[in-house]
Amino acid sequence: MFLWSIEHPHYRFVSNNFTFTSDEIVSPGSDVTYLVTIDNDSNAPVTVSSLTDDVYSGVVCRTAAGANVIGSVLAADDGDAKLGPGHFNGGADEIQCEFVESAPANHGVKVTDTVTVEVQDDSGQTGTNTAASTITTN
Ligand SMILES: [Ca+2]
Ligand SMILES: [Ca+2]
Repeated sequence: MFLWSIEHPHYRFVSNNFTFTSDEIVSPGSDVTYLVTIDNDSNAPVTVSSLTDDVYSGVVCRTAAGANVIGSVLAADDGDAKLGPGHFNGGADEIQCEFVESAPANHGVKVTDTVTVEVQDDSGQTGTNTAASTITTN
């Protein structure tokens, strides 16, 4: 599910390199990787100012270089905004980060995880966006 607007980034989650488009079945207690893609669709650079998770408090989402994504600067949109939500083409307007959490230890447990990201532009204006994904233990 995507919620976005022209002012805001949008996100997607994948686990094991598969896009979270519907419930994913995982083994109890297994590690689940949440990959967050933040794409700036505005016409100004923005800085990632916060990332919060409603299930796992204190999540640190790290880029491929191992840095906390907070403070990362995304360039102005490079033209993918017109492709619509869910379309990512890389570039300096996009960044990915990931974190790993354990699936519930019991069978048949459903967890819906929602991440909220806030970005801020040079004038201090902020925008937030939220995306959710669900896992169910088998
Ligand atoms: Ca973009
Ligand atoms: Ca792009």
